[in-house]
Amino acid sequence: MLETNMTFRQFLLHDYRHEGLEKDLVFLLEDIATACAIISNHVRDGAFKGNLGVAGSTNVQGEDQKQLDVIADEEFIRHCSNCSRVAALVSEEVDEVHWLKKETKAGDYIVYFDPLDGSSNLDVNLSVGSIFSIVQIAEPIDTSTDASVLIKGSEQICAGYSVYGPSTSLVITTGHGVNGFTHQQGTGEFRLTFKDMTIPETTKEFAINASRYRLWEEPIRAYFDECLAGVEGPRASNTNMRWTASMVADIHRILTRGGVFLYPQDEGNRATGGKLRLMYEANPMGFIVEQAGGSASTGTQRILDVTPTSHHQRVPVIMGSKDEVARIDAFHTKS
Ligand code: FDP
Repeated sequence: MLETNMTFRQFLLHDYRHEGLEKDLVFLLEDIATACAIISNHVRDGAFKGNLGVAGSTNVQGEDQKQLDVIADEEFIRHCSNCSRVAALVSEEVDEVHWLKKETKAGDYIVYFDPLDGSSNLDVNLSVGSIFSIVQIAEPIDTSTDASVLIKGSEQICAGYSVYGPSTSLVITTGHGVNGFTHQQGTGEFRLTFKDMTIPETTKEFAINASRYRLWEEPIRAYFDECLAGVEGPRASNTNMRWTASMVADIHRILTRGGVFLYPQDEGNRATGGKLRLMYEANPMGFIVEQAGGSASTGTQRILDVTPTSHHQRVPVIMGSKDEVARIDAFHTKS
């Protein structure tokens, strides 16, 4: 039984005993949780240490500044490298795949991560976070080509994120539902505070950067227009809009009280396929959302079924409450 306030280690040991979670995955996840706790401290102290600026710049004392994105990336690499089963790391911050093994074995892990998501919020002291995804390879892979890490999201065995907000939370799925932990000051432990997180099927709340309206395609405009029309429109009910410009914070809200999050492909980002990254943003969040009873779609396809063509690939993202995602998918089918 999962007990409220149990530590992250107790939770992982529960999964190890009852759900067959591998011992090495337990250690890896503990290390990732430690990395998140450390990054959270760096974020909190960023202004004192001159780390809110751009990497490569100097602060007023003429000292070198190290951007928090770079610090967070280093923490993820350092902690994930502890696990001898990790074959490769794929980070938003690094162009190439970081291979940790020359020869892999079936059952090795690949870790994909966005070490600091929503970082444009750092300067204004709003929530940011880290996102990660773990895939287990079925067969040895060729480490001489980065194409070997192009594995569909449906192969993920674990995904999670941490939000550095008023408190630091860690939300995780190992394929048996979604559980949320809060970092406790003093003990330094992540403790289970949001057991079995579930997204309500229906919602009246949506999240989108509406300043891009003129760039959107017809299905997204049609959905947005019907939301704005409220009780007088085809939905016959009022809606509410939220946009924090930090995917981790927006998805965390949706996991907590429902809603739908959209970052569609539009005229401004069509050349790159969208804004958000498939392998370390859309896939892990899509896995978590599905495990919480929601849906994750590109508008025309389930996100976890997208065949990756590049490890920094971007995709359109629509995820959250099931009924709402189905409604937006239907607008795409119609068009
Ligand atoms: P950011 O560029 O600040 O890292 O990952 C991309 C992301 O943030 C998401 O976290 C966020 O939802 C989105 O971009 C914000 O985009 P807009 O600036 O267009 O609002």
